[in-house]
Amino acid sequence: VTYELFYWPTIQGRGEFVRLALEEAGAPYVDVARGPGGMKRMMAELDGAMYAPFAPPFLRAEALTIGQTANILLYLGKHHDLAPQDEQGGLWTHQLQLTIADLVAEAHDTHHPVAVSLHYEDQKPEAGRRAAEFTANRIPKFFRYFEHILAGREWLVRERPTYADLSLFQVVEGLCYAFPNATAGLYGDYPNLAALRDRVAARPRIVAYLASKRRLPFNEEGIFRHYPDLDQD
Ligand SMILES: N[C@@H](CCC(=O)N[C@@H](CS)C(=O)NCC(=O)O)C(=O)O
Repeated sequence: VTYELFYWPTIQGRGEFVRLALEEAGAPYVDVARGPGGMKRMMAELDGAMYAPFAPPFLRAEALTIGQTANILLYLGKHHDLAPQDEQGGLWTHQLQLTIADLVAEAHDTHHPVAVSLHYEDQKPEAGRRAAEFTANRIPKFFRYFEHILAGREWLVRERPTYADLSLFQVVEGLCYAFPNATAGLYGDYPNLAALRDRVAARPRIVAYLASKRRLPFNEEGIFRHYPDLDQD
């Protein structure tokens, strides 16, 4: 199977959680919207009648169309040994992914606290308040949670990585990019989480992916944006 991934072509965004899973699995895929005519195809799919997703990312796997990041990963986890096959293990991995999705949504809302349809520049005072709360309380609360889950373990779920580990790597990378001040204590304050980040970054296929052109750089159009005003000391 050559998968078709549909996602916005210029940002890592939520598509990156899917890309990391496909890369770690060594699964062939096409990043459709980054190719010729791809955006047009993606927009047509979003307007489709059957199984139309609300928003990218979505994945075409032969006859299947799958939307929602955590749902796509549930599928890939099952078919590429990126999650346990037993019910408890599969649900636990999915649960961790949904918790990561909550953190991602909160990170997004720091620069868009009022409306997705408005520019950041049109909601700066609200963004400042939201980001202050996020960096002071929410990042530490989520990081403490994952630090606790990782106590005495190399990986979140089992003796080898799952898609949840890849996603946790990505969210830590994103938060370190967006909020270098707020995350400066990562290695000292959350050693298990920092070690997991390093372990994922050292996976051979992930190393190759991160060095490739397929990995887009972080930028100020994605979810994790570096606005110094939102990352106070
Ligand atoms: N819960 C969905 C959220 C999808 C989502 O918000 N996608 C963004 C890009 S990362 C988008 O294109 N949103 C358009 C919109 O909400 O109108 C997921 O995890 O996949």
